[in-house]
Amino acid sequence: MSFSKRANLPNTHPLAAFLLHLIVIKRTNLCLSADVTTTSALLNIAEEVGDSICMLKTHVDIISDFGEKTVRGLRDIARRKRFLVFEDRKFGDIGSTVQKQYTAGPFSIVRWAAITNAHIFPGPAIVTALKAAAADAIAAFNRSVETEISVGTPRPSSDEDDGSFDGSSEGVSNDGDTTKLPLRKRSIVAATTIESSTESTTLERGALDEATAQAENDREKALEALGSPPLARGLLLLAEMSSEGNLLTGAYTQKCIDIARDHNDFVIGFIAQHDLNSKPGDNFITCTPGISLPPPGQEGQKVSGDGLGQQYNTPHKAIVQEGCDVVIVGRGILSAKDRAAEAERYRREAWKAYEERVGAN
Ligand code: UP6
Repeated sequence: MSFSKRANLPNTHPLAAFLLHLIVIKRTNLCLSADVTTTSALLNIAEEVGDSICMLKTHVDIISDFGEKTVRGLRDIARRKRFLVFEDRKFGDIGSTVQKQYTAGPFSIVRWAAITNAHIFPGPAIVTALKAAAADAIAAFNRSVETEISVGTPRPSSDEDDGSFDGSSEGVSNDGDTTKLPLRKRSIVAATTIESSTESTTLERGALDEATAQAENDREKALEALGSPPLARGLLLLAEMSSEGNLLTGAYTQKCIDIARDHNDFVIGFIAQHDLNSKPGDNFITCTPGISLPPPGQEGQKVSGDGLGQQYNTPHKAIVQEGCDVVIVGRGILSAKDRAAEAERYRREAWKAYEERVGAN
């Protein structure tokens, strides 16, 4: 099924619908894995390849000078270049701990990352705990907006609607008190439940369909019609890994699918090596790391690994043969001389593979 059709299925999570529309309009199912260690390196790469990607994946705990400059900078580039930010946190602890890791500490991930991910080895409570933390954070934020509106001091509209709460230092406090979220006016499309967002997304969908249909002729107009990301948070579950000898197989992977189905108001997809949608109603987005292309001019050459357990496939294999949706590429792009050109090469390859899969010409 095409990304557009999947975006419009009735139960599609608002953030997933946004991402799928964005993918269609920008013609990119490429996610950059920005595995760099300083804020300036992160912002530079985001600026360089932002036009070619639908998502930028971070590992904030490797950024030596992570802080407000990082959050604000990334937010501004994401808003301008139109991509979602995905923090590859790989949560894996008891519910109470992951809630704090998600909302507090130096990173306050829930504030600025629309998407994050989790392992399910601690059991399903990891998902319910993260979902509750996201809902609380959004509700606290909405309450603060209502207060602000009722006292009549909305902030300027230029700061609205980018799907992050704020880039200021007033974010979720270190003690995890989400009521201290900053005041900022924005349109509230959705919390983390599909029900609460049905009305607003239905209203927008007619216009969105038209916009995506005309994206070929007028991308800018289509992006304008798409608007800002919803104020929602989504989770990817690690159902399979790319590394050699990993244990995420068989019954474990199946359990992951079961948990995702139980929480499809928060779980928008999987980190996996192949499509795991198998039942009617499944509409999870498969995001696939371990992707590499042979260097330009050596197209026939095999891509293998990195000597540290990573195993690579080509975008074509992942998307056409394995049914994956979004390919995640790190060093393949980061180590290129011309990173913008290399990101474009990956984008073209991944998009061509998607078109081959859905039968477009
Ligand atoms: N990643 C994998 N495999 C997984 C899950 N996550 O490689 O199964 C992440 C890594 C890294 C990126 O943590 O950030 O995807 C892959 O980077 P690479 O393209 O440079 O190998």
